Amino acid sequence: MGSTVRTGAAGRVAAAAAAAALAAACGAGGAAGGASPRAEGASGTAEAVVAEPRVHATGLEVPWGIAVLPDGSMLVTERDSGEVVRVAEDGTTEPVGSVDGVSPGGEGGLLGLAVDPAFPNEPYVYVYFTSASDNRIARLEYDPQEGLTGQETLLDGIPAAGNHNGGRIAFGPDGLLYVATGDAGDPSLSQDRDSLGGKILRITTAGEAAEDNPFGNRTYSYGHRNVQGLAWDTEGRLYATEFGQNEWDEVNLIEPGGNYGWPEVEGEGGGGAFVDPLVTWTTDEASPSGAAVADGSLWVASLRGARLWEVPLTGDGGVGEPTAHFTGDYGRLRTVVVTSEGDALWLSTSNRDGRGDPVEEDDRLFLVPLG
Ligand SMILES: [Ca+2]
Repeated sequence: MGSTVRTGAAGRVAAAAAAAALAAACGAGGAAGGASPRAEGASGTAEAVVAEPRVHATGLEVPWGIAVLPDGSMLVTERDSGEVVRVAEDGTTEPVGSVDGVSPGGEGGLLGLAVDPAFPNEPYVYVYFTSASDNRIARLEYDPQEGLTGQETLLDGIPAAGNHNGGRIAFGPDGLLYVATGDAGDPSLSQDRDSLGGKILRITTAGEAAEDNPFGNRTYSYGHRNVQGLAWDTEGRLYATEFGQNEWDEVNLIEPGGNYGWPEVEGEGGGGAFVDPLVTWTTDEASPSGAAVADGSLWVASLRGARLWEVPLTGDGGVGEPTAHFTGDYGRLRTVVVTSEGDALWLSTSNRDGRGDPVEEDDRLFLVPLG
């Protein structure tokens, strides 16, 4: 499996010693602008330099899916209002349309959003939302002047419930749409490869199963409890974040056809039949939602943990020791995406989702400059 955080205490001690030595060498304040000092991880990977987040947009209501358009503006879904908001490059916001049929409640509502990789030649955005009966994926046409029009359902029948709706959608490097779903409170769905619940799905832009999927249906990987983060590294490896029940949240390296264990195992301990996670956290230090890869690390926005986790990638599918940033500073963090320039992150709060403690400006969208 290569180096993972499961290398144990020796690796952690080494990492801490290296970090301390570097911090001492850098002196107080280290890098400019209040940035974290660069430290050497357990496996020789370097943590990125992370500057303090800058507020970019305010007054959003439970922002969930975020996608960057080619012009640098963003489209953001609001979970409970069912609206899609455009955030301009200067941080101003305007609604561009509503998604029909959104039935918010609990963790459900208007969730993930992805922009067609060929946009604007293919002028489409894709959304994942909870309806009155299920979770579904729809396609809409987006024009900056006309807003959103022509909603068309691509896939329905994804199990829905108050909790565990999954909801992230993202285009992979293969141009296919990956869909993170949840078990909708029925763990038996996760091991049923014919159910759309508790899966990572891989579908075409018509909503059909990708031709070379491992089981001849839409399932790409299974045995998941509630996946809300999908991100690929520069080599095309897919990482997914997953909420644990009471003990262990997970980051998994996703292989086609892989069984990630739920509900037989939570966290590690799968052995032969199940793929073990790359990283585990207790649910109070993570509850990981969105994920993004930038500057050699996987970044994970954490809700209950109220922090941005940085997981250094070793380049061979392994990981170094994770580092927590901004713990408790901004409240619940839902989504993280890479900017179009690739040298910074967009990071959103989720303090108005019923479980947070919002400040007046919430929910906020931050720019987080890297290295
Ligand atoms: Ca698992």
